Amino acid sequence: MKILIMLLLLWTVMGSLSGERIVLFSDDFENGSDNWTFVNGAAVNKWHIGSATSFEGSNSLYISNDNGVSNAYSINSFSFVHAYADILFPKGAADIRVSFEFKGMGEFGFDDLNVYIVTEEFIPEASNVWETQFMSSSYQIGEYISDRPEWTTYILYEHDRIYTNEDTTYRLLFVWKNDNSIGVQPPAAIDNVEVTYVQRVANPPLNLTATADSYTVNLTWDEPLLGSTYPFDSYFVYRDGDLCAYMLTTTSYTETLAANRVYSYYVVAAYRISTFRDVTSEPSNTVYISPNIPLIFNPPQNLTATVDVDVVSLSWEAPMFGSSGALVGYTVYKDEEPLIESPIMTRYYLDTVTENGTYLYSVQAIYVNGESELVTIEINVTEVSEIDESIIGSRMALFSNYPNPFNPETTISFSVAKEGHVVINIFNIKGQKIQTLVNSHHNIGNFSVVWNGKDEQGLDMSSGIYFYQMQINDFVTTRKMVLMK
Ligand SMILES: [Ca+2]
Ligand SMILES: [Ca+2]
Repeated sequence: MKILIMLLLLWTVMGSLSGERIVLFSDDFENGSDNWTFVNGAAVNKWHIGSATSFEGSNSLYISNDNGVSNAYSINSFSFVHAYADILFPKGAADIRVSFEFKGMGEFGFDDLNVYIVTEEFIPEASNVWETQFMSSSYQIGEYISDRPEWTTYILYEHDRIYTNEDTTYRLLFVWKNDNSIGVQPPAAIDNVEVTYVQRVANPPLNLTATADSYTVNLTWDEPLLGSTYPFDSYFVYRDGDLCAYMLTTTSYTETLAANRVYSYYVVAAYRISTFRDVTSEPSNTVYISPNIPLIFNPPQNLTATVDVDVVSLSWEAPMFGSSGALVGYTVYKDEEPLIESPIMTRYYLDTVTENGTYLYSVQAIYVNGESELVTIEINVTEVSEIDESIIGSRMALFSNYPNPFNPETTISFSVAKEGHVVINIFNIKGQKIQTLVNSHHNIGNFSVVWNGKDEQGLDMSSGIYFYQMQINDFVTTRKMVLMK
């Protein structure tokens, strides 16, 4: 393998230094018409390979109005006829040169030879539709060739437009046309067609490496080997297959990224073919790198707790914005033991304790790809033992609202220890009922309801003290809250 690479390098350097032209196709027309396809249609003046005239040997390709017997055309008969040869251009073929010997008079601009290179998909037609047929997929390299009484060497170049990135077949196409008036004999004759090319070498950048530093990825690479066909122009950098930087003349590139994931990079070298055209090398090696963006998982804010005999009511606010990834919910701990199995999306939690004591409650924000630190609050429970056992057994708790004071709305949390019909009403300071928040059957569980500070007619209530009263079965309890605008 190493020997092969050495040989390739040697060949590359030699080839570019010598500028060697490689013969791709040649025909002296001495061996018939195997290389050529004619599209003469019904024209009187047709392409023919024969011995009516020649530059060397006895044969050439020429226009004839008598099936090849003579190199002459019927001036008063319209013609638009084609002769083409399919030629396989190898990968990297560039700077195509077509040369041939030509003899013929005709009428400049009206009765003449035109030369094209077209793609394999292009099917010439014998017709009088001149312009539209050659609008696309064709490269004209010679036009109006006429007025040559003696054999003349033509050398036509296709420098810029054809660059094969893989083996590609193109058609070399000779088109003879004549209108139906005025002209000088003889028409076109062609001999010794030769097509050559220069093997294009566009060496790629080497040894691409990547490092990551916080939000940035740093790429460095080595210059391509010497020996490319065209002058170096610049580098193009691709991230995940898409161009992300171009016209770089340094062998390094740094960019800032926003997401922690793996990115792929490669670099290509561009070489200057002509003023407006570059050719690019094969890609360098591909590297894979992820930035090391620090992850941020903000904790819940403003954790508060209230105690109602044996029930601890926790509430908190959402974390600050700016965390890495989406919030999944919250986990609640008591004395470092989780109280719930999977994260909850609500921002309150009610816990019942059975003994007086000091408890540490903690809340943690859970994210898709991480979790915050714990936010902890200490609670003293002192009244559990003073409760009558029979009352505890059937107790239906009504708990503090949050926030309080509030504006414009507050959340009232309550638990149901024994299923039953729950009613929660709001009263003003005069004892008038202004709103019913709950009036339905509830199973055992923790619930919450929001009061938006409006009465049953939807009118905004003014600032002041309000009462909320919960009734379930025979149990009734009332609490106070403050609307402060
Ligand atoms: Ca010949
Ligand atoms: Ca004419």
